[in-house]
Amino acid sequence: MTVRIGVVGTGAIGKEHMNRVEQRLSGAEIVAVTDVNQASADQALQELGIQAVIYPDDQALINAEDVDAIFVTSWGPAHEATVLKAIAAGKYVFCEKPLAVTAKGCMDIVKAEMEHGKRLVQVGFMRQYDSGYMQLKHALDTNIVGEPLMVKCAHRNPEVNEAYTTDMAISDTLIHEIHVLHWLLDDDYVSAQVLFPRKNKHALPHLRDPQVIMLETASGVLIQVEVSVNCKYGYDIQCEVVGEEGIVSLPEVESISIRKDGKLSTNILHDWKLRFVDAYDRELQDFIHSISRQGIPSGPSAWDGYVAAVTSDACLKAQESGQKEPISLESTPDFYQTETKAHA
Ligand code: NAI
Ligand code: ISE
Repeated sequence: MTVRIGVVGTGAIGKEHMNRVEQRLSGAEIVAVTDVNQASADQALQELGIQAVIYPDDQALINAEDVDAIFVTSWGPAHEATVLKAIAAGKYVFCEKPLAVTAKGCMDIVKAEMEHGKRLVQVGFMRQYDSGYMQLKHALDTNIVGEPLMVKCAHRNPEVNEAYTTDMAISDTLIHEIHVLHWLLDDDYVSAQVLFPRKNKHALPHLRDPQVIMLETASGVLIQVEVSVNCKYGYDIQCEVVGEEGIVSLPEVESISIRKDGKLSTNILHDWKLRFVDAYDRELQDFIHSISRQGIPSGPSAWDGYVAAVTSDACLKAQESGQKEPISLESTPDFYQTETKAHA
């Protein structure tokens, strides 16, 4: 069966995902698109050479009989409404992060999906499909360095535009670490604190950058994540887990080494699109195959989206208060008990 996909939001990642479905993945085709900015939809189809129907809005696209699954790649605050409409129509949804911008919004989606009675939603937390993170997961699951004690991460972007705000460092950027570390450690968060070091001179006046986020888990693992969005030198994702008997780290992105002018150097990527290209391919291929072969998506669930949002809300509160803020999560409903895949 070919899964017929409708895309809501034809901006940067919408176009990336449309292109990978048409050029690299199997089992699906793009048949419909919509964007609040109709010119963006026109341009995306033209640029990518795709023939699809342009609908006036998400509801019309969801209602289309020849659309089996929806990609939600609009702005974060618009996700919740579209996902709820798709669930009401009983259609599968791949929703980019964040699932919704508040924990309440995510919970409303969880409830709607549970009432529908079958999993329909997969959230775009692609890092668990990245080969480096998959190797880390395997190392931790097989206890190679003993029990984890501490985790140190960095999430660095070379620059951001003026629309990027201090809270987005949490809800848009840190949210990837929130999800992937929860998956890696299989341990719930219990508290969050945010510290602001000296401000980077490259940060715009309204933006507090960098930020250091401390998370603590139920078993006592202490996590430190640096989020820097004006680091200038490249797009750099680091993760190191200190265990009782050793340390495991995320591998560096493969790059040739250059010996020249008395220097030995390697390249650092500049863009998230390239850093996670394989992970995006795998997450969408998994979505397409799992809905067409098993009838439910097997990747990160709406519950994972909710867990990330609860944690993100606590970090946002901690940004304001400067204090350690508690995080309390209900236990996972039976409906979501099947563990999301570690894609070996
Ligand atoms: P963008 O601004 O390039 O594109 C968003 C598009 O959605 C725009 O064309 C806009 O007109 C359209 N749009 C907004 N509201 C809409 C609505 N209600 N209905 C239809 N269209 C609507 O943004 P970008 O970078 O593509 O990000 C989109 C989403 O993807 C965000 O939630 C972002 O956090 C996420 N994202 C995820 C990444 C990842 O690594 N997983 C990487 C980049 C973005
Ligand atoms: C962007 O929206 C993403 O999701 C990227 O993966 C992340 O690294 C970046 O910081 C976000 O703004």
